Amino acid sequence: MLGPNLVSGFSVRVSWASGPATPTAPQFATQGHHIPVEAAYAGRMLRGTAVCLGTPAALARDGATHLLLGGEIYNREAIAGAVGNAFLTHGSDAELVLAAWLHWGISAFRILNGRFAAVILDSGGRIVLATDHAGSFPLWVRADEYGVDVSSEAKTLARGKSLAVDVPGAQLIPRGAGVHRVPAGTALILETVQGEVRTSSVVRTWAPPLSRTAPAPDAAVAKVRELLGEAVRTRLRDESEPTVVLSGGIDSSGVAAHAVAHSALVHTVSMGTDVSDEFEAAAAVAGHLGTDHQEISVDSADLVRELPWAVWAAEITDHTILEYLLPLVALYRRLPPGPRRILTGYGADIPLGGMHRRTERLDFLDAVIAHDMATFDGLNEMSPVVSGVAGIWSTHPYWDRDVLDCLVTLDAGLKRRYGRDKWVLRESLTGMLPDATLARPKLGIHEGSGTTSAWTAELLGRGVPEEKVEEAKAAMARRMHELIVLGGERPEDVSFDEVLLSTESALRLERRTVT
Ligand code: IOT
Ligand code: MG
Repeated sequence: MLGPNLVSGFSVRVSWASGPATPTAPQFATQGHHIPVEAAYAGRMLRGTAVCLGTPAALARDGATHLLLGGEIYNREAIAGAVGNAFLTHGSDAELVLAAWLHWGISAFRILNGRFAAVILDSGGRIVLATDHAGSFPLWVRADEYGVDVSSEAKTLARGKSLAVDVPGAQLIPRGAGVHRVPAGTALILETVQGEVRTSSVVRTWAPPLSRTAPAPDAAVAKVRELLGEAVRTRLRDESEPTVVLSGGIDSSGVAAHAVAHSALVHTVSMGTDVSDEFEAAAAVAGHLGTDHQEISVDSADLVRELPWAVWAAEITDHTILEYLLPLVALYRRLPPGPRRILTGYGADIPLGGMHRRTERLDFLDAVIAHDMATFDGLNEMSPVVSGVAGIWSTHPYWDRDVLDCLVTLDAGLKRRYGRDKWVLRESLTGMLPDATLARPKLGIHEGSGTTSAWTAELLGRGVPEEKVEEAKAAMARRMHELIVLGGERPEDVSFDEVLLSTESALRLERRTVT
């Protein structure tokens, strides 16, 4: 296995005056080897750490312009072609993005299709911070009067002691000591005016489309097949042995089927617990596709106790999303160590309305899709840190920009058709998967792994009344976020049971006060 060759995380400070000394080495959740990054131009310093898988070129430079790239780009050939330099396809992604920047300026970020975050120190002394369309490589920023700290993980910035200033165009995180999040599909241009940092422009580089198209069903099916195939192909990079996390549902089976079409050897892995698993469905797909398949069983009591790791990775407080991510975190942590590139089926349900599989009216279905597309940003569910905690790179073909644009805009009548959910996707995989897989109803990962029910059982077992379960989960998630992300505690030092006990007693106290 060759493994990925990229920057999977970073934390850097761009400074223009000698301020307080940079604090101690950042504590990343992302595992990889650390390399120092450093650049200087016209009184500006960029200095920090990149977390690497392989031996990537983290920084690219052209004259006075320096660029730091985390993640990777998927439309490399198109960029190299448009820029008129075929050699770029042989170079690093950082060089490719720099060439795009020099060619198009800020609108380069409207053309690049990738899973990335970039920091540019340009020849005019400006600092550019850019995310991909989906914000799938998180970018956090904290500014003070001497400089700007930029990181792929909020926890590395959240205990900054200097006096933080506002960063217009980025979202301040509550109680985060001045840490802001750069929104999805956004490039911020920061300048210093008389020593003070200002956002000089906020450029939106992508927004979820609101319009819909009504192509002939056959044409839509062919388009989905082609685009998904291309998204999988470009995500394989040079990996000879990719891994697909496989539930046996249509989304991940589709990714596995396309991966098999492009690689000699595909590994698939499926996880389950004592409460529930989807092993049979996944094994059927693996058998059909001839993948090297593995099943991993986790005890559900252990699984819920890994919630602190999910919070450490995703840096969110949303307990529903944490229920989706926890089984994946637990799975990634149990894979044999070593370089690994994982493709997932994550995210397919958002543009296709898979989570709303019982919604029949097309206007309702389209409304929930529009709502989900308008509210994904900040949930961080696609963050590479989810697998980065195990030193693994993961990528999500359904949230490839071209696939996503296509799926979102399709007429809801192609998503729900003949009483079947995600019809267009299922149809596009005809001939590539067993019929039973094509027809298999959706089961969410939180259901298939028993995560939701196992967490609920822990709460009920401690006397939390049923109607308070959601509230208690939300309170537990907030508390863990406070300890781990804002407070800098290590996940192994935060006990699920202690957080559960304190949440339960707070709820009980609240009930007594009310009654
Ligand atoms: P689900 O679609 O079940 O799972 C997401 C991916 O995780 C799958 O495609 C597969 O690659 C992997 N996976 C799931 N279960 C297993 C398993 N047992 N073993 C190995 N791999 C597995 C939630 C959900 O239902 O996940 N995710 C939704 C969207 C969430 C809603 N978010 C939002 N509205 N912003 C999704 O679209 O994936
Ligand atoms: Mg799915």
